[in-house]
Amino acid sequence: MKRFIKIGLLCAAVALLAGTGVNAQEVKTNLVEERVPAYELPDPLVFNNGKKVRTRRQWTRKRRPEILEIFSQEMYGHVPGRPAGEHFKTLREETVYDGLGIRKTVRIYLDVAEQHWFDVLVHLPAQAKGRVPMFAGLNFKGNDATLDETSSRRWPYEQILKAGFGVATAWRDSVEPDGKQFVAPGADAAWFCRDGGVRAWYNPGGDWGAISAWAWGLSRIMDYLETDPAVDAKQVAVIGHSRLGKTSLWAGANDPRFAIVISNCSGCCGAAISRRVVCENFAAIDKTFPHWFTRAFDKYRFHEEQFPADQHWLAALAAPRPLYIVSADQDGWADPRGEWLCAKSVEPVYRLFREPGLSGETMPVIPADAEPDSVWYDDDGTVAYHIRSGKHDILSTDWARYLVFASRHFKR
Ligand code: GTR
Repeated sequence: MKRFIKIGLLCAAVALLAGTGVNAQEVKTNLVEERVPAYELPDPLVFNNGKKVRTRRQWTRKRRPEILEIFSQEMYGHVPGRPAGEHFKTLREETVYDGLGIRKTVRIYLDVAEQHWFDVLVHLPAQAKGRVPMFAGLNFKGNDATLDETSSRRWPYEQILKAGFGVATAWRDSVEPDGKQFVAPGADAAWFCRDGGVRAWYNPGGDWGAISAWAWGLSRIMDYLETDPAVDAKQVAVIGHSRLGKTSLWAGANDPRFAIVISNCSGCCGAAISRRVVCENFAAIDKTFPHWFTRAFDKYRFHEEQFPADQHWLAALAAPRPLYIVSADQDGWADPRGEWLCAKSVEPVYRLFREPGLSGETMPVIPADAEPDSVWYDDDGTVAYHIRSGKHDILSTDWARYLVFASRHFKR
């Protein structure tokens, strides 16, 4: 018996010693505004060598690539380019919503041999005169599932089509499974993905996390949209909610073909300022979703202040293109104030391009007697922000503002 106790104690000691790394540290989250630590936001307009960025050219040629490299190296991992042999086939096409729209499924083959692919569900306004502007974004549950989510939330296709826009979506997991377990090349580990995802197929030794893989998928959708004669490929807004909102910011940063960047309730490692360390923080997100990130990110658990950037630098990579950041007031976990601050803090970069940022100096406030799902916005500028009453979601009231914003910027 004694021996067992000794062995037990020994095991506990070994576990304790082995667990002195970040994994063993207890992840605590601050849920209170009053306990946000004092912090200073790093200036996006200072080069890595400490010199000031003064011109657009300096930003575009040198500073922007520096920031892109910081996020590639330290947070999401590097995003590879277009795969050789990529090509497209339309599998199905039909008229829907009493003639309002055309729905088609397009298969994006990622190699000549057609071993790897994912499918995109495309809706286009049927009565359009000329090429149409588009939204492109990934979905959480599968392309067919978006057809059940079309009325008041997520994918209100009729509302989008009526406004004269098309929309293209693909299932996140058909590009890269959203699971902690990295799926090795050739492995048949996941029911939803024949042999892993794109991280296994391309660049398996690469440092990219799932967010980079999803952003890569969005660029492949863009590759397709450039070939569709019904689409105005110069007017494609990239959009995403939550983890896919982090992804849309990252896709917009990597791929300048996206003409508007929209992040809906993207929170930590999306639009929320990390140095506030409020609600979801680096330790919490990297513990629960390590597969979203490159492993270099692990060292910043509990050390947001040491990250060489903050999320307004990421958002500023959209400049000078229109940028729209959105929160929901009951989505505390995503830190609405941090998201608004991010939208506010990209202004110096937009100013370089003489593009207006937010007009308000303070965050829009939802009055106590506001209707459910109502939206309070500051969206006259090239940078826009709104907060919606209600939960962590993307609703048709959010889409209504996106449609107004995109119509104005695309001059539709
Ligand atoms: C949460 C996660 C968030 C957000 C969200 C989502 O669990 O903590 O960062 O991305 O998931 O994607 O729904």
